[in-house]
Amino acid sequence: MKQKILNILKRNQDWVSGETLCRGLGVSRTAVWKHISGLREDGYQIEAKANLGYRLIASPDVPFPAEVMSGLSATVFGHNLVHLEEVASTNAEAKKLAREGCPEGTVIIAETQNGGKGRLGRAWFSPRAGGLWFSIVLRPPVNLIDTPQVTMVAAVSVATAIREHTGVPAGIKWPNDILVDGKKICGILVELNAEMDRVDFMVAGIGLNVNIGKGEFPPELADIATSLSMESGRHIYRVPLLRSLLQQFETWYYRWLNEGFAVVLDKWRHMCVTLDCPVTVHTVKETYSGYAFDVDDTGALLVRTRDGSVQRLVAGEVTLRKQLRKQ
Ligand code: BT5
Repeated sequence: MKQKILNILKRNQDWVSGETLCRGLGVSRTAVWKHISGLREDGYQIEAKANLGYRLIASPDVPFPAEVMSGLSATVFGHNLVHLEEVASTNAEAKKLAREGCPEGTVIIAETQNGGKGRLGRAWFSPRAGGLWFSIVLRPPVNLIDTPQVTMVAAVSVATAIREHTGVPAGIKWPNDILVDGKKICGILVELNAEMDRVDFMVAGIGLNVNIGKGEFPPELADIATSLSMESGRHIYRVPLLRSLLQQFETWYYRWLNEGFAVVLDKWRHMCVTLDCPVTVHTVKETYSGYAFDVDDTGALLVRTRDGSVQRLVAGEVTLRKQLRKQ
């Protein structure tokens, strides 16, 4: 009911009488008043006047489904969106919904996470309303061997959306970090649920620092993390940014499925800051130094080591040893 009242107020953009709302929705004046109060608590500014009724003055910059939907040009991603105030991890929540059969493109987004996850059980700092902490459910009809490509699809989408929407020169660090001037602004965690050779679902979790001030990061992140507000010098509205992210992700996801990985990889190479760089590589087995010079057509990083041999890196961590390539 609250949603229906909001839709009517949004559509009219002028005074709507209490009588119209009551008759149109078949509820009492008291019920209408209760829902208007609820909307105000959510941050909607609604004016009320005895003879005129109600008028929506302003909407909050909170990724409620109604806010994200209005003006969303993606046709699949984000059309089923669950907004939560607080959750342990949006990835865990998305996996639960995916197991229950939610459609592809379902988005779970939270204002804050109290158990946000990175890879290998690392923690992800997700302060309330400071960023976009969300997960998208995907059901790609691909072979298991091709599933790591989704991380690169996500990275290309996020970096493109950041650049187009804010002008901040985001670059991609192999395989899943988005950096600005060497500092991490976004992390991507892709998880997979599969049986034998069939992908049941994948969840792409994206944590993007939006309005976090320098002093708001915990000490261990202060020198290695940044946010869009720090880089652009202004407050960034999260709802339109989320729409851009969903639009880019949908575009690149279906280009990947319809045209193949090569188009994604080509874009990825242009936005990558790990290529043409001396790097230190950390895998579960070893640590070595070398020169990252390309990715192969599966997305594996190619590193030339000191003895001239070429290592093909499918999983692991890379530290950049010199200034980054121009972004
Ligand atoms: C990642 O892991 O970068 C993947 C992060 C994915 C987070 C999203 S938020 C929505 C969804 N729900 C989840 O629970 N997760 C996803 P990794 O490459 O392992 O990097 C983790 C490391 O990044 C940490 O050990 C810190 O050093 C650093 N870090 C943690 N929080 C950060 C932040 N907000 N900004 C920048 N760096 C951060």
